[in-house]
Amino acid sequence: MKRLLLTGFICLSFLQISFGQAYQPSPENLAARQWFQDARYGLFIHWGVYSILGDGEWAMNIQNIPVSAYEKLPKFFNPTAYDAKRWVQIAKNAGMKYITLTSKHHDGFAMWHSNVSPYNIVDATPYKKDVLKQLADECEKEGIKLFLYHSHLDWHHPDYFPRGKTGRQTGRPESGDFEKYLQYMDAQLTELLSGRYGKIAGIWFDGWWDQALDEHEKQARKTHVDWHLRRTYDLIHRLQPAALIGNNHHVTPFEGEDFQMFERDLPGQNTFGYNTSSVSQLPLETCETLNGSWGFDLRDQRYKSPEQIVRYLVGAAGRNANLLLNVGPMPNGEIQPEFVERLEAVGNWLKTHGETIYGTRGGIIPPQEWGVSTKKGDTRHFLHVLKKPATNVLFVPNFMPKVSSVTAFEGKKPLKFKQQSEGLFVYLDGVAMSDWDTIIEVQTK
Ligand code: H79
Repeated sequence: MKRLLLTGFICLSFLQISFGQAYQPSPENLAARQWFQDARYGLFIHWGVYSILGDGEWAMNIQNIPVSAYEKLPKFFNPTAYDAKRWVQIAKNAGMKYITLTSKHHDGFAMWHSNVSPYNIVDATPYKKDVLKQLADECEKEGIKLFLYHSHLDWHHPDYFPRGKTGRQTGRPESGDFEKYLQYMDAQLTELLSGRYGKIAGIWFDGWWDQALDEHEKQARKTHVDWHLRRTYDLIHRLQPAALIGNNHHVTPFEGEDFQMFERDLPGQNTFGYNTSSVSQLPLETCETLNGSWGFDLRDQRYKSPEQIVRYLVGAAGRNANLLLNVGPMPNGEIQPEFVERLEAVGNWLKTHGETIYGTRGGIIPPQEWGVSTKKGDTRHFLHVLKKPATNVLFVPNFMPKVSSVTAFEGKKPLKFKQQSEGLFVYLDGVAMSDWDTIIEVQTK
């Protein structure tokens, strides 16, 4: 009997270890999720020693640069034009509510003053100043929240072993202790979250997929190493309970995560093949770049127009998601003027139309051929018409709550409507249609 009990106990403990305990987000964390969803628009910043090469943040891997050569880069990193105040102003003028900065990308270089490794912005560059600290202080002053992008994957650390799919040509010895690497990663996260940088709104992980060697494994959410995700997540939540954890693993969220992200796709879309996971109940965020690159790329001229960005932001809001829009500042620390102009133009649009985006949730009807909808509370609905319907009648299928009025958002002109069992018909006569987004406000009882 005793033996049976003991076996039962061992089995139960095993089950608990293998499936993990249910994660209970703290009240601060739940409040932060509401704030995050209300915010809707943030600035993603990819900046690191790779910026010097003007060839994106994957240069080390794509150009097969060995660690010993790549380690020369920090010696050239002297961003004399870096001005945290200016960055935060750019984000604010753009109508953004938060910034997500790369604390460490796949190249392993720390953009803050780390005590765990000298491979960091203060100890390894002629600049010698903590760029993260400057940004954190400025964000705090200006009421902009700060998230950190942190790479699981590391092309520099010797103990990132076994190697995954990438970073195999960086000349590291074919040995290493993965647990030691994880301890290092957790120690660096502890530095970032222990108060020196104030409140960190969240950690944005990337690189988990490096250890899922094929698509089949990825879909099964299997990797060749144990990332001990839950251990790291619990550490983060212990240090800062409100910090929101997201992980760009492109699979269904794991226990302990607070939001779900989509890379270069709106939730439910899968343009590049990364976004095969289903859309969860967690707060959602989609990230895109202003041109075609994340880190600074000298040749990249594929700038998106303000109109494209507005339509993407609206598309995200209509799918209940935030947009995290990326810029890759230049190695001197400046955000290039082509980005600043476009961000400002979107910011101007938001000054007059932001009411239909900020503080909203995805509307009560799914995306339509003509566009999407958002809602504020239970009685204000915004129809965002992104494609002019063929006739002057806009059909909103299955729109059930009783409508009391319909108006054109711009000019506040009352519009004729008809509500039937199959949905709502709005007559667009006299509405000035915009190529960006024509907004119709529907008030319900
Ligand atoms: O941080 C950004 C990317 O570096 C990272 N996630 C975003 C937020 C990312 N990791 N992997 N991917 C994106 C997808 C991989 C794309 C690749 Fe390529 C295609 C890697 C090599 C070829 C794009 C083109 C990136 C480098 C060259």
